[in-house]
Amino acid sequence: MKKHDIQGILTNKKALFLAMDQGLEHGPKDFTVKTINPEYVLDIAVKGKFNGMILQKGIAQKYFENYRKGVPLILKINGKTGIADVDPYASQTCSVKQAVKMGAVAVGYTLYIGSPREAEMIKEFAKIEEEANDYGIRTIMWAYPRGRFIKNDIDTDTLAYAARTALELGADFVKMKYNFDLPGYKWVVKCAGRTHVLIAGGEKGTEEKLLTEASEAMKAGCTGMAIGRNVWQHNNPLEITAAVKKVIFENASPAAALKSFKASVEKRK
Ligand code: FBP
Repeated sequence: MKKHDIQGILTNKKALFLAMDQGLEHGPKDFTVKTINPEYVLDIAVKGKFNGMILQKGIAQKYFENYRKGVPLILKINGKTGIADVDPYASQTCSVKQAVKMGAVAVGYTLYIGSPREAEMIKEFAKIEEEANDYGIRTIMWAYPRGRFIKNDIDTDTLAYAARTALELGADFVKMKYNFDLPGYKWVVKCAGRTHVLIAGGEKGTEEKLLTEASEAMKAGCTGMAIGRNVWQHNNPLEITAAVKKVIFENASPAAALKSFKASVEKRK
C-alpha cells in the first residue's frame, strides 16, 4: 500500500506534536482538576494547530471523535505505569489494525534501548513497523535508553546509538530527549539518517529553557518536537505554543519568541 504522505503530517518538513499519555506513564500527579479532563488538552491541540495529537487508545476512543477534523491522531500503542521498579518494558496496548480503524496517521512505540528486556521490544516494534508499512501509516519510536545498563540516558553517544537504532529498525520518526550539547546532537541527528528526529519535552520548565531547547534542536537538524507538559501545564498554553512554533517553523530566536510570548500574554490580561 502507498505510504501516507509524510508531508501531510509535517508543515514545511517540520512538526510540532502534542502528547497526552502521561496519565498512564506517570499517573494523575501530572494533572490538575482542570487538565485531567482530556477535552481541555484536545482543545489546545486543535486551537494550537498541532501537527498531531498523541494519545493512548482509551482516550482516543472516548474523547477524540469531536476533535478528529481539527488535528491528526497519532496513537501510542505501547505503554506502562511508573509504579513498579522493574526492568523497563512497555507492553503493546493496541494493534496497528485497530489504530488504522481509529483513523491514526501514525503509531508510536517506546523502545527502552539497552533495557534487559530490549529484545522483546525490538521484536514487537519490528512487527509493528511491518504492519504500519502494510497499512501505509507512519511509525514514531520513543527511543529512550533506560535500565540498569544505562549509566546516563542523555549522554551524547548513548543518544546517537538510540537514533541509529531507530533508523536501522525502520522508524519514520524517532523521539528522543535533548541534552543541550548542540555540536554533539548534530551527530545524533546524522546517526538518525532519514529518520526524522523529534525532541521530547520532559517536565515543565521555564519558557526560556523550552524555547532554547526548540532552537538548538532545529539548529541540530531535528524535524521538530513532541511535547506535553510544557504546553498543557502552562497557564497560557496557546501563547507558549505560538512561541515554540515561531522557533520551529519561522526560525525565530529564543529571545524573539520569548518577547512575542510575553507581549501576547500581556495583551490577554
Ligand atoms: P512530556 O513533554 O510531557 O515529557 O511528554 C513527552 C513524553 O514522551 C510522553 O509521551 C510520555 O508520557 C512521557 O514523555 C514519558 O516520559 P518519561 O518516560 O521520561 O517519564
